[in-house]
Amino acid sequence: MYNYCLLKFENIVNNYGSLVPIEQNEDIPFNLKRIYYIFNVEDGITRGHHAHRKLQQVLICISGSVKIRLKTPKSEESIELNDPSIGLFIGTMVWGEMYDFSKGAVLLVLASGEYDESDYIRNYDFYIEESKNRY
Ligand code: T46
Repeated sequence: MYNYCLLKFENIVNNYGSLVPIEQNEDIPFNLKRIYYIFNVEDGITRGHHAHRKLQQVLICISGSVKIRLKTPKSEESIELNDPSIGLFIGTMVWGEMYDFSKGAVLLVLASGEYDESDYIRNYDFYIEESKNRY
């Protein structure tokens, strides 16, 4: 079913600063296949506008802040990410949009699979239709 939630990672703080370790299957609920990061996003830009059929991801704003709008056929919610020790897990068939990137924001994404364009649903009407057929 539709699934997303916040994950709190251990933040190891000492006199030299902070360090957040993340291990697959320990701190995130899948085998890690890919990472990518998004930065240099200008004011007023919204990214995303899609859902994934199979891919699971964890989004971590490692610098600055960004808002994530999460939609399912039954709900809509916005979550601000502004803490490098918090991850947003997004499971399959959740519509996501990223917006309000602060200056210097860096959004790190941990993904369960390789890049595959056929895994994306980029049209909202198709997303609603495919969700109905799936659930
Ligand atoms: C997602 C959100 C959070 C690649 O060639 N390889 C990759 O691994 C990725 C992620 C993208 N691309 C290409 C595909 C497009 O030509 O990079 C271009 C920009 O991708 P897109 O418009 O999909 O970017 P976002 O920010 O809308 O979405 C991305 C991820 O694609 C998506 O899976 O969940 O970040």
